[in-house]
Amino acid sequence: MAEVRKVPSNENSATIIEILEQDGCVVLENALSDVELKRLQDDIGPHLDAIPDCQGDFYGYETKRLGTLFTKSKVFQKMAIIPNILEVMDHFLLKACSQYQINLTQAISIGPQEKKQIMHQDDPMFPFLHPGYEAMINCMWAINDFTKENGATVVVPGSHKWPRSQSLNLECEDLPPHMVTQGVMNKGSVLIYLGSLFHCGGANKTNERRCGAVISYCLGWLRQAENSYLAYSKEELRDMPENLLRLLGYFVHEPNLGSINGIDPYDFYLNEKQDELFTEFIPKSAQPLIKEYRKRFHGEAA
Ligand SMILES: O=C(O)CCC(=O)C(=O)O
Ligand SMILES: [Fe+2]
Repeated sequence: MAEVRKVPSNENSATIIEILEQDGCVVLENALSDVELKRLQDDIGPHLDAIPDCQGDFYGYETKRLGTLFTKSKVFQKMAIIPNILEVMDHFLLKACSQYQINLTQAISIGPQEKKQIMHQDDPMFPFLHPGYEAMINCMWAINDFTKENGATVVVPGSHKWPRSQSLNLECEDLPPHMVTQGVMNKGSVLIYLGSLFHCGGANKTNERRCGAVISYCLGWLRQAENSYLAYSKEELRDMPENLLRLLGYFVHEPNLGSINGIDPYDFYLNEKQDELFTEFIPKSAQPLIKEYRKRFHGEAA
């Protein structure tokens, strides 16, 4: 029978990585304290109450979705930079980029009577094939308990290893039951799943909402699903830790993606360093060759 393996939230990253390599998904249990969880629920509740359900065949008609979470609750800021989770991201995403970033933040509150979503992979949001590495990884945080009945995320462990074909296909709706399971977990736990894993939001057969929040990470040279440059004002950004700001996209991806006038966007925008010389960004690995070129062909000293 398919299962989502569960480890304590402070499990070392090597074990978490091993499970993700094998299964494509894992639950870290009870990663938030009671105080943090209560604060998160209190912070986010009014925002979710205030918004209407989505209207879409993929997003659902009884499901609320809410973005720009880092200013909805400070607890989300902490959740995005938990060390062993970032080590997992380092392992998978630094295979194919020099720095990764937050792809999106999205609370997903599945209401009573919501139908199961279509099975899908998330990574086709980036329209290219990338065998050998992941383009994105999602962390689905349980804000209340995720149960079979209330729509815990449905997953197909191991499906990240399947040959790439159509991400959306109806064959995945008819998989034998032993291949499919759900990310059942206590509130405060987090389901990590690779962007290449087949999964979907479950049907909610209860009278309560199932509330989760996705913090998604992707390669640093991709376009982010949530436009983090427009999502937060400068005042809001000034209130966030530097490593989160970098993750939001205020960095230069080697060799020079995201710079402005040759300046790192973090310095340009947040340190107001705007009158500097146009600086170049050359990856360290390329520097010796370029120096050698200048020496050999222009006679410059090394
Ligand atoms: O809500 C969930 O459990 C998963 C939702 C999902 O996979 C999506 O909207 O892409
Ligand atoms: Fe999804």
